Amino acid sequence: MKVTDSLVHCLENEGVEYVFGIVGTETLDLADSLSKSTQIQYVNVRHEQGAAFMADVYGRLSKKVGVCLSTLGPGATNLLTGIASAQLDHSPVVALIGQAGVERHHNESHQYIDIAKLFEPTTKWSTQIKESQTVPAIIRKAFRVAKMEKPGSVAITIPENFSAQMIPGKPFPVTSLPESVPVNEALVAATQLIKKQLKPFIIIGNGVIRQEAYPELLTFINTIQSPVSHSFMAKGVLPKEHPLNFFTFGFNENDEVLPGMEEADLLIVIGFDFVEKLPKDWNQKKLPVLHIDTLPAEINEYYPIGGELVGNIKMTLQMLNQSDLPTKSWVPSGGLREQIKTVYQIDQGQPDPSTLPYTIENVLHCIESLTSENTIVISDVGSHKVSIARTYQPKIPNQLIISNGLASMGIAIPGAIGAKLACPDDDVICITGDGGALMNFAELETAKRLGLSFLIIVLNDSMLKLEVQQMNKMFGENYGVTFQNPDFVNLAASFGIKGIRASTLGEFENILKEELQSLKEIVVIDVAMQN
Ligand SMILES: Cc1ncc(C[n+]2csc(CCOP(=O)(O)OP(=O)(O)O)c2C)c(N)n1
Ligand SMILES: [Mg+2]
Repeated sequence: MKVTDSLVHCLENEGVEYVFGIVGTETLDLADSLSKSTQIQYVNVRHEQGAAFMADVYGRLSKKVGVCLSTLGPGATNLLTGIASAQLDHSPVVALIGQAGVERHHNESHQYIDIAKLFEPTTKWSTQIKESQTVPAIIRKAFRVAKMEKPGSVAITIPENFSAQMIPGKPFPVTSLPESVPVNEALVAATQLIKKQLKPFIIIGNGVIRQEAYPELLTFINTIQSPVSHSFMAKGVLPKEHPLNFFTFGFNENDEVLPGMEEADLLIVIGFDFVEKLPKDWNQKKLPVLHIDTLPAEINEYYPIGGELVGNIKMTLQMLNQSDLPTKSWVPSGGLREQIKTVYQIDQGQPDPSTLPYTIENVLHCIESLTSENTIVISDVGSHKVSIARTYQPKIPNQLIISNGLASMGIAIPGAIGAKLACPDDDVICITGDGGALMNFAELETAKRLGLSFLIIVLNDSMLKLEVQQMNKMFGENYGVTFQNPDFVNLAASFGIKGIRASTLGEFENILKEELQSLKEIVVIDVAMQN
């Protein structure tokens, strides 16, 4: 069997549904092999970065591995940002990348750069095929490595000379990943530690979402009765009404919740990735940490390990819940929860939108009140991401996608495509700044061609607002951070897509209400914000 036919069989064997990419001469054999697959839909995108972001968000939501494809040189370098994003957000992604034939690797050579080397720092594993017979083993290993805790990206570079060689090509059987749990001694020690301390504070990260450990987490919290704060990527782990929910942390070293954390004498940190915020910014007092995660704790001055429970988070919490857990009921002083709710503008009641200012927070209140548990919101990166992380409260976990590892602008529009393909029955709303929107707006052609339906909210402020805010704070003025926008309504129309301008909050609410009644197409809402 031809190498690329075997490779596609191996992808089918892994349950792949979509491959996002752009081909080049070096990947034409692979494209030809993909064309024969009845299981895999090849999605021809408009920029390789979009392909990688689609695979990233598809991987985060589908519980499968997202797959993307590019050609050598410029195709690969375009793919790199999205691959790095998947790696830092711990999303399982496999990239298939074309390469020049090995017979010309020793010379300066057209479009040739060492791709396997280029992708090394942005992946869990970056490899180049050196022997055609190894393709089935490499594909199996790639999917296994991508999914294994902590998940991330894998790059496979395929030199052109191998593509048409003949190999036996039988896929390796897919076996489930083994799970491990902490030994009994560690559980006893952890329970003793919690018993000994008076005021634990619970910190939740993305690992709890990834491992779907929220029912067990809720039981744990309700037993211990200690306050909880969560990272950007763990939003939704607790209902917003839960009295122990102290909402999101990780903005800066002066987060509203920090005085509450500093009243504690133990931090119970569950499934938290340092990539979201280094402990220096939230554990200045160097409080002891009970580390609960799939991997052992990192070594850091501000993360003193008081105990460690390493293994599957869901199973670990189940075991903890069955042990003799004490109740450590306390709340931070000074009405901190209410204070955070006010500062973050959470739960502002339901006043008439026509009387309210047209701010991102009020836009988010409209979205929150008009959407259900079956709505996935995807945030791009900018000042709006900060507002979303503070104000917007998803109804259940994993329904708000925030990229907080690489935090790359431009993820939201391609991300919405990945989300809609992963969860076709959910409504998808993408919220993006005007800076990030134009980075990957071209993918709306891809979405339209695929017949997808979702909402894109473009926050039209003619600036890189986050940078404007930061420069104004640092220098009292800003430079190089404003621009002029195209007419987003006409731009959408040029793609054959419905575009609507919402000039006031009342208009925005009416449009949202109407469009959400039955979302059967892509709709771009141009939100002309007040700054
Ligand atoms: C690819 C990329 N380039 C630059 C940055 C740095 N950066 C972070 S937020 C931001 C501004 C985003 O502007 P916009 O998309 O308009 O959103 P706004 O802040 O206006 O809400 C910039 C430049 C980044 N995170 N990613
Ligand atoms: Mg902007």
